[in-house]
Amino acid sequence: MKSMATKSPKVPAPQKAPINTPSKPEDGQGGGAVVLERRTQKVMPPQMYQVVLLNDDYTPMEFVVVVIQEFFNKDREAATQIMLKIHLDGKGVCGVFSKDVAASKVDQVTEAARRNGHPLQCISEPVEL
Ligand code: TYC
Repeated sequence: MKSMATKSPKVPAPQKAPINTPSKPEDGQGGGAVVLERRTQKVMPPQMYQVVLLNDDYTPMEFVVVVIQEFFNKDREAATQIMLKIHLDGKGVCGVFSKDVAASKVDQVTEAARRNGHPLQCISEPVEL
């Protein structure tokens, strides 16, 4: 009887590159090893924008106070203080918001001012870090 060839157990071919060595999938190396890289993720807070009113010689103080109360949710005392600061210094911050909310405040205040015939200027600017 013909002797059966004894099958030697399959031994994996020696690795040509160390396991976990980064390699392109198509280069036949790495044997499909998954490479996990640990990376420190840096997440920065979003840039915030301050909405600023500018002084002028024509917009009535009372209108500015009402605008600050209505659009920036300040009580009458706080709104009056901000208005006087603008009147004396030339400009003043009414609130700090995300970029899109700040732009919306500028649009709403400007629209209200023009509708009432006032030249009040409202701008937004990035908050300095
Ligand atoms: N200077 C204006 C006045 O004397 C008042 C004023 C305050 C106007 C603030 C604009 O953003 C402003 N009537």
